[in-house]
Amino acid sequence: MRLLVVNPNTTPSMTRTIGAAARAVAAPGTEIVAVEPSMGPASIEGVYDGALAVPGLLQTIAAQPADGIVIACFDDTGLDAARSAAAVPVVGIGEAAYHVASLVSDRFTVITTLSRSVPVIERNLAVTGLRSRCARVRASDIPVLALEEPGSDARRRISDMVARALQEDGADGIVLGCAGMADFAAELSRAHGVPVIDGVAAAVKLIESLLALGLSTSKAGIWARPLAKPYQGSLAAFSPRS
Ligand code: 5HY
Repeated sequence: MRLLVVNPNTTPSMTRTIGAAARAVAAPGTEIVAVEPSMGPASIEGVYDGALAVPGLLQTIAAQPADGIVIACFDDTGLDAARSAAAVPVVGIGEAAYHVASLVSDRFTVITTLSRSVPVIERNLAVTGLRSRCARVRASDIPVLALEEPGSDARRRISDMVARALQEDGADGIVLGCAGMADFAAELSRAHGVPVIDGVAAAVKLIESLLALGLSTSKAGIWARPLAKPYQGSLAAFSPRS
């Protein structure tokens, strides 16, 4: 099977980190195609970036045939629109991480980047129905692109926050709240002795499971196919066809 793993921001080095995390867990018969749009924000930090990332995300999805799609932004950017447009299953790394965390921990803390991402994640948790299983959403105050800067102390700061979450939040599991943290999970889980979930890996395995079960997105409700109509201006390329 061929999985399209889309980093909705336009930073290729993050896409490489995401692609490596996806390939590390992919089954032998799964091809991972990790890509990012040519237009949109360099990183997604808050609702405005999230909205402006969606056209590029949808354009990238439309251009790449795949058996399944992973949206590799922890905010699950454009997930509803992608599920409406795509004929194959689509999973966001945020929702994947919440569901997997709920199977291996009673209460999990999410550790993300900036505080502006916290309400976005809390809203997504509510939509997913797992907010009651989340002990707390913590902001590390590390900008998304700072996670991979050479010499960054991000790993240490995230590890310190994991320790505080286990001591203070009543959490027995951790969710890493940014695709850019995908390569931190194994080391943090070993260091702290609890499950630490990376959404990229979780989403790849969930998409593989959906395909193995022969399941795809229901088109009988909110994710119905878009209606054919003209779109004006630069969005004309997005005009749904019948
Ligand atoms: C992400 N932003 O996973 C989110 C995380 C965040 O560009 N990729 C991004 O901070 O909201």
